[in-house]
Amino acid sequence: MPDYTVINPATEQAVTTVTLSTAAETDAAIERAAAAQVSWRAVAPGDRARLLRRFAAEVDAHAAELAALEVAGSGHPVGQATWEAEHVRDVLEYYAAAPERLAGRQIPVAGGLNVTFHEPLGVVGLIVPWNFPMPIFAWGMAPALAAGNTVVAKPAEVTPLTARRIGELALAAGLPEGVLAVLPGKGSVVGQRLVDHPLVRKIVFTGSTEVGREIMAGCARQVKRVTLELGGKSANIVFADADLEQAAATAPYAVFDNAGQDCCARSRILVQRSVFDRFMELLEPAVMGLRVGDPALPETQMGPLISAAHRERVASYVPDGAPVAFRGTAPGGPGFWFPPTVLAPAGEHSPAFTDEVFGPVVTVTPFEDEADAVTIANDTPYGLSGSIWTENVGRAIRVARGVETGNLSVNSHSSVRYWTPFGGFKQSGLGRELGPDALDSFTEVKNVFIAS
Ligand code: TAP
Repeated sequence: MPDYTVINPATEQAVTTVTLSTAAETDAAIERAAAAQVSWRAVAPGDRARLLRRFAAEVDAHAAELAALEVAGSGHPVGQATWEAEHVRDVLEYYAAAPERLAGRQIPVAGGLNVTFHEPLGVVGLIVPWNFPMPIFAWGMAPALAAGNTVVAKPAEVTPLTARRIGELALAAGLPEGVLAVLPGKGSVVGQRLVDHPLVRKIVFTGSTEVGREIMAGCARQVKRVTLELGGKSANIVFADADLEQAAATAPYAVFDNAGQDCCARSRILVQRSVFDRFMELLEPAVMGLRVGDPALPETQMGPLISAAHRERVASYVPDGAPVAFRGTAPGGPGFWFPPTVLAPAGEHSPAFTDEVFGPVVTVTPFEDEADAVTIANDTPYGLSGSIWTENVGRAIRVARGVETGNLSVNSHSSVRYWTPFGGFKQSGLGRELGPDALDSFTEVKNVFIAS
């Protein structure tokens, strides 16, 4: 069995070695999950809810340990990593309320009645990317389990540590064996088996649009259910009437959080031309003040990139001669560091403006009026996230309706709330996660007529 050495992105030192699962082991885990699902779906709703709450409590009790694993294995700043572990707890608690509310309907018909049931799908395969190993794992896993499915999850090859530990915590909380399996391994091996194995009834995939297309094609062969959460190239639109101080102060967090390795990163800042220079004056100190460094320190706001290869890819978007307006700081020495970088004016055909960089690089572009802002914001195959800054409520609503994207915030840089729906338009994905309706995509509606 092959091993993978997890590298600390801040030090380039080995953290630990993880054994990668083979295709045969994946098949065995899927078969165990299918067997376990028969009894898991029969667990009384209240008991399933209680087990999920116990699972949440285990995660809560180990939040500091999970955060430390994410600091070492992914380079996330410890404050962020702690939030991520606590977010797993919160998502589990939220969906622990679902089993007891999974009610069908009773529909009057001639000669009897129809009743509907929300039946679990069976085994759900979860394929998770490396950028947010804990939250994205939880978003698929918690509602899938709540609905009575069992889950086989594949963390990204480079960031398996927290998911593996959360899998152990599930067992410690009393979830039966086979209900949640975490299989570190390669996408081309474990991920592919999850897509191909007929006992897996749904794939929840989060990752690049490129791989998402392959997953969708693979699922199509078996008409397998699929949710896709893919890439983004979101706009942060700042109108002249906005609170410019607030918009500029928060813009770095909207794009440089997690070192820009964020599907929701607002990596295109669009600023109304009449306030462009003023906005840039305000943005510069906000970017320069970003604390980039040792992720283990509580005051750190931005850590390193995930790997040397990824840093090289990000650096290719800032070639010699790129229009760098200003750059924040980053440590020298070991570690995959890259300073927060602001490009302005960026050509609208330049790769930094059109591609998902997935690193701390942002372009700032002027626009003329409302229609122009919406046109530029929509000029991308993606549609995941975005922000609108204006004091005019009518404009906020018009622009929010006009921008083709799944998740928007007005006068805020926030992205995700687990109790509201999340997902993309266009090539940013298919389906919605989170929110009160998430169980709809982890169940099938069964319709039964009862003659009377
Ligand atoms: P990908 O390279 O697409 O990998 C995502 C996951 O898919 C990994 O676990 C990967 O395994 C696996 N995989 C790769 N090839 C596969 C295959 N042929 N069959 C099955 N599984 C396969 O993405 P990434 O680089 O990890 O993540 C960055 C991307 O994810 C960005 O585009 C980002 O926007 C997107 N993302 C989207 C969201 C949402 S919510 N929309 C959230 C976070 C990230 P390996 O690790 O072994 O390659």
